Amino acid sequence: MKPTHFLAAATLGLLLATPARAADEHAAHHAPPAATDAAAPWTEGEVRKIDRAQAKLTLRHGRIENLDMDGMTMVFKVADPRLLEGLKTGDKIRFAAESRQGVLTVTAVEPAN
Ligand SMILES: [Cu+2]
Repeated sequence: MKPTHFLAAATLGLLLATPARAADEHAAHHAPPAATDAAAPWTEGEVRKIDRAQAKLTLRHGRIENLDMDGMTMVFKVADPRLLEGLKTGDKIRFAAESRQGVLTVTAVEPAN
């Protein structure tokens, strides 16, 4: 095999390997759930109800671009009960949410200023 052919084969192998490795890194990034997730866009919200036992959060939220959802009041699962620490009903927040196995899940919360 000529050196140029070897290089091409090595490059192709690298390209084919990349998607699987990226998926692994993504899984690692989400386990355990982080307090913040820089990849998810922020959405404005207001805390309407907190269910710490069920790790659920009722929010009145603005439009969620990544979920293609207009503003409403609804219940979310939270990725980690620690996200509920310090929250109380009526708090204005910014949050990130995504669909995990079809369950709309809050992955990050921070106070809105
Ligand atoms: Cu909604």
